[in-house]
Amino acid sequence: MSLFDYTIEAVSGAARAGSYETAHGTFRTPMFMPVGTHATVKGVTPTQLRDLNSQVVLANTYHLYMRPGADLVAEAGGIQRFMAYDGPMLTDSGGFQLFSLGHMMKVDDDGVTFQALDYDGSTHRWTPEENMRIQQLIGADIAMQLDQCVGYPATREQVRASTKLSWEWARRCCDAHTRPDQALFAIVQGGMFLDLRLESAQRLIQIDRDSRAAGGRGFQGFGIGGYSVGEPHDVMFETLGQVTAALPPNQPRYLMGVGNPTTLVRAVRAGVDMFDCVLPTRTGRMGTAFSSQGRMNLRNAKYTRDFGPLDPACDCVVCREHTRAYLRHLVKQREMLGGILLSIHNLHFLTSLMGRAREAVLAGCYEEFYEEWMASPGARDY
Ligand code: PRF
Ligand code: ZN
Repeated sequence: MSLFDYTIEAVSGAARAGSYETAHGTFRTPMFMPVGTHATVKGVTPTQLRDLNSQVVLANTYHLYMRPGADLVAEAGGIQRFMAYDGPMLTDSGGFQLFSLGHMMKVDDDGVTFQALDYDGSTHRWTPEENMRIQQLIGADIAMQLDQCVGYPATREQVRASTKLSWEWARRCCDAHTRPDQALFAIVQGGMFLDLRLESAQRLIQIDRDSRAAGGRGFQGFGIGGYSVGEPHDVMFETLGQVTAALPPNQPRYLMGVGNPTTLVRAVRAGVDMFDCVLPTRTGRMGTAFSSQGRMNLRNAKYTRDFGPLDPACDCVVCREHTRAYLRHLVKQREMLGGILLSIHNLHFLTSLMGRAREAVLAGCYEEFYEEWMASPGARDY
């Protein structure tokens, strides 16, 4: 196997089980990636991340660029050295953060100028080339192209313009990306419009082909952005399966920013391989746990004297060692360990859910796994 080869080990319907080679090891799909925006998955140590079998950790280019700076990360020996996580890592380009955090910014065809109001208010300009320079300095195993994601609802004209801009930037990212030990993923946009989604996929595939024909490396995977931006749950599934079907079968597909357990199970059925989301850690810090019985709010008084495990069906360290009563106490008392333990459990919940999804694909029975999940109480809170 050579670097960035994606081997499909089995398919079951449209669901796939695969393995992907990076310089920091192989990861196996379907897979959920914990989010470590500032080079830390909040409250979870790298050792715990490895114990969780979380295979790829995400970091964010915008935030690391602002603080401590991409140069400093490079000086530390790259993001993995810096945070002492020796597994595979991925950086999102940061475009999404600029667009979603409501930054003061101005987009033109050549790039985006923004004011970092959540830092020191300073003004910066990113072109696709500058964004690639920064991500190559940070040095994750996978970099994402700079793209533009619009919210929901948006007019066809708005979506068309941002989708076109995104594929134009994809070509420039592809040309500017040279780091041989780092993969570059393109990002499909197109909002909820099927024809724009399919055009986006076709344009990106053409860019990949042109690059390879000219002796370049093309893309080594495809992100699917622009979903989960405020639309009703089911709207994504009206087009998602057709988007994955339009992408090259021998490359991984990464649905960006989606982390609801039921959405993951459904998206795998629609042909998605990779996911990331702040949901397990963010809701964990707020006192919410995923469970086989649906979401649990540990603030609820009914857990005051509940000395049973958090989720009897879960085999994570938290469920093995702690009671609901203790977790509720920590959350009520705002003790930091409460958020830490619930983050660990929630991450385990998603990594083990994807592990079971993978086993089902390998066994050729994903549809049964899907039906079983959808009929279970865990699917209730979707
Ligand atoms: N683009 C990028 N990152 C993202 C998204 C996107 O569209 C989303 C959308 N759900 C999450 N993260 N670059
Ligand atoms: Zn658990």
